[in-house]
Amino acid sequence: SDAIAPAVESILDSAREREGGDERLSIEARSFPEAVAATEREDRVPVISEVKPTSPTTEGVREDDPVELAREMVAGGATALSVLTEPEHFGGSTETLERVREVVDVPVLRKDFILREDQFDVVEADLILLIARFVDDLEELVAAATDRGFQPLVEVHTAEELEEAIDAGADIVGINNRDLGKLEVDLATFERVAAKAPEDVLLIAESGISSGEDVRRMREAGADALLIGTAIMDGDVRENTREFTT
Ligand code: IGP
Repeated sequence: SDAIAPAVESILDSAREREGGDERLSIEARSFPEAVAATEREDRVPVISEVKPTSPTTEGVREDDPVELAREMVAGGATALSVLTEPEHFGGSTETLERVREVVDVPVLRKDFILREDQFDVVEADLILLIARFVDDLEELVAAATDRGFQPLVEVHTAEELEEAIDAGADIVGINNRDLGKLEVDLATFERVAAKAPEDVLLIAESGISSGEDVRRMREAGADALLIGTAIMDGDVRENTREFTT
């Protein structure tokens, strides 16, 4: 279970090479916890809708303007957006994230494989993904992100990584149902790992959510919000987002 899929090794190789910015960014973030609470007050399901043009496990590339897709997702009721900025394997770009954040008012997550603090400096985002398995000094990066005003979202896949995330000071944790070793999805991952999470952590169920039944299952297991990419990107993104949030 320690093995990493070749596709992921290649993603990490390019992430290590990726340049940082030359100016230290600090930002005024849109509060994600407040956005989640507001959605709950409306009796809707908090969804982070993901703009993901392609991925190693997706066939083809969606060519539509990602900024237009982002607008549609917000119109469909997304609580927040996730925008891939990884260019080589996910069709993402930091320019897209910048443009998206200009035209929507919801919190925006930068979805990338960040390994070093200088990589924060490339683009402003309200939330920044840190993957526990890949980051060397998680505590240091969580603190650095927080200092600069970003809200770190720490992604885990096991109970051990969850503990590591909590110890590093994370208060927003994503549990990825996808195993980065085999690239397979199992929703039981969220159920198993979420059971070990402290009450005060905001929990996000990530990957493989594709039906109303999946939404109910993740909510039942304690998901405060859901991160949904493929099932929203496939078809009418406004209508898809609406279905998952209501
Ligand atoms: C979305 P899905 O199965 O709904 O498309 O998954 C999201 O969880 C997935 O894109 C993801 C991801 C990541 C992408 C989870 N963790 C880390 C890139 C990097």
